Amino acid sequence: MQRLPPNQRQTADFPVLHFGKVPEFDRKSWDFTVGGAVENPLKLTYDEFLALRSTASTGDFHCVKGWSRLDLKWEGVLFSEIVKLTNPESSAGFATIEADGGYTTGLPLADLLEPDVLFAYRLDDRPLEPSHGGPLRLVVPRKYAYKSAKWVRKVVFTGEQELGFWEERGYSNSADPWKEERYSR
Ligand SMILES: Nc1nc2c(c(=O)[nH]1)N[C@H]1C(S)=C(S)[C@@H](COP(=O)(O)O)O[C@H]1N2
Ligand SMILES: [Mo]
Repeated sequence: MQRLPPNQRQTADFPVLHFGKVPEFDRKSWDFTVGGAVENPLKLTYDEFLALRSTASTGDFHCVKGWSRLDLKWEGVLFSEIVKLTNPESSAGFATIEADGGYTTGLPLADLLEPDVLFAYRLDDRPLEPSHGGPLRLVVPRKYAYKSAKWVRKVVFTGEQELGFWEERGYSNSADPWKEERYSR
């Protein structure tokens, strides 16, 4: 089976790539909130988040700039688990993910409910390093990695797919590496 999407090359290392600087993590004040078009809004402390049912998933990671990292083992809480806990309204077809430092990205629920989409706090059997998004990042293996927001703090369910940080700057909002959707038209 072809593992590399078109015009991607495999890398053995794991580059660190983001806009701005790595945010401080303060375990006492950190929270994870879910709001917007949702029946049961949620606010969790870090310890409460860690107590949610955890899942491990091994997947690939494709940066829009052309590198792909294969077989990363992520561990955390499935997006579908958050959906179960909060019960989005039927009008909520999308969600915007908000991160510390102002980074955002938006996705259809259909993509977020794939069984390999999770909020990860461990990578390759170790706590997720701050540079790679620790304490918590979204992982969406089937999309270019700018959809995999690092330092996630908030989920907002929406009726439309909002443009995120890179999407506002010209990257594709659908971001399917297999269709090579790198830029918006
Ligand atoms: N908060 C935040 N998340 C982000 C980004 C960012 O700038 N800020 N960059 C994205 C991009 S373009 C990529 S390729 C991946 C890189 O993740 P890595 O540094 O763990 O390799 O993070 C994504 N998530
Ligand atoms: Mo990227």
